[in-house]
Amino acid sequence: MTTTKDKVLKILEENKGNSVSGENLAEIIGVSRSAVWKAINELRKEGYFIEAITNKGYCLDKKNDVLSVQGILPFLSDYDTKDKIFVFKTLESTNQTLKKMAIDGAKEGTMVISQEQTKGKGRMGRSFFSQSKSGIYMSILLKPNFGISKSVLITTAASVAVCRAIKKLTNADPKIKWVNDIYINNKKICGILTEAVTDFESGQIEHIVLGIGVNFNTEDFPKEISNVAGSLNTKNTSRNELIAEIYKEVLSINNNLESREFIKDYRSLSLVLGKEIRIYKAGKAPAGNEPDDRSTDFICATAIDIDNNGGLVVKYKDDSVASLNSGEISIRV
Ligand code: BT5
Repeated sequence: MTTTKDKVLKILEENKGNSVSGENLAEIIGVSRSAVWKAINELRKEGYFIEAITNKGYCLDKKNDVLSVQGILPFLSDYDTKDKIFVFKTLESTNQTLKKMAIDGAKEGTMVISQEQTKGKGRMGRSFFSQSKSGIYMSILLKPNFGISKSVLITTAASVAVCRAIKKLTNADPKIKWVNDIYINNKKICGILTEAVTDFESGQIEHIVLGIGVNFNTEDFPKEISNVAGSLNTKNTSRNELIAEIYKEVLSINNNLESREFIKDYRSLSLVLGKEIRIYKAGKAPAGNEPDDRSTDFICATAIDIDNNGGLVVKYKDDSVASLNSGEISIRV
């Protein structure tokens, strides 16, 4: 059920930075002016900065950055978003919630966002630090029309989609560390986790849950990741706008996945191409400091290309060339 508060917020978000009179709000929504006033107070308590300007009305500050469906929808007016966008205050993991929703029949393009995650997931059982107010934690439901072998393309494409959205809205210069980490100034600002939901009986992939976490305007990281983690810092963009832009870019690339047009961008955004890298077997890469050169935990190679399936093509010291698959290895630049 949509409450008066939701309706007031929708109108204020659509007119962000401009005033709307209490009288107008009351008339459009069909409630009394005191009901509007009550709703404004509730919103203020939730952290919305709403100014009351004499003779003009209520104005939601342009810099306001509370996550909400109403704050995202004005940027997605050309999309069919009915029953597809959900914002929560706290979840264990947006991927986990969306997986459950997928099993219960959620539509393709459904997006789950949370202000914070208490058990944010990384790959291979690792965790993703997901503190309230300092990040974007979002998952998008995609229904692929191809087999599991190509699902890695979705992760590859998603990294390009996130970089395109960041470049469109900010002056930042994001780079991709193969396969799915996004870096700014050599610090990881975004991680991507793609999970498949398979049909129990047929074993076919029914859905892909694409989870994206972006650190946003923060320097506040726990000690364990303070050397690795960085943040997208921007004054002119709200999280709501960036979420909407990432959503658009993801859907746009995903509709055209087979053409692989995004691989060209992936190569030019790559942080590793042309560089000497260390290759570790999955699970063997160190969480902290790198071992010294004498260690036998890794093999050295030069990253020379990204192939059409998102694989990393490397050249070993003996000049042999191989295409590496992300499920089997980790790299360090
Ligand atoms: C990832 O895993 O980077 C994938 C992260 C995906 C997070 C999103 S948020 C929305 C959705 N819902 C979820 O539950 N997950 C997805 P991986 O490549 O395994 O990297 C994890 C490693 O990155 C950790 O072991 C830390 O070293 C580091 N790390 C953890 N939190 C970080 C953060 N906030 N920023 C940068 N690095 C972080």
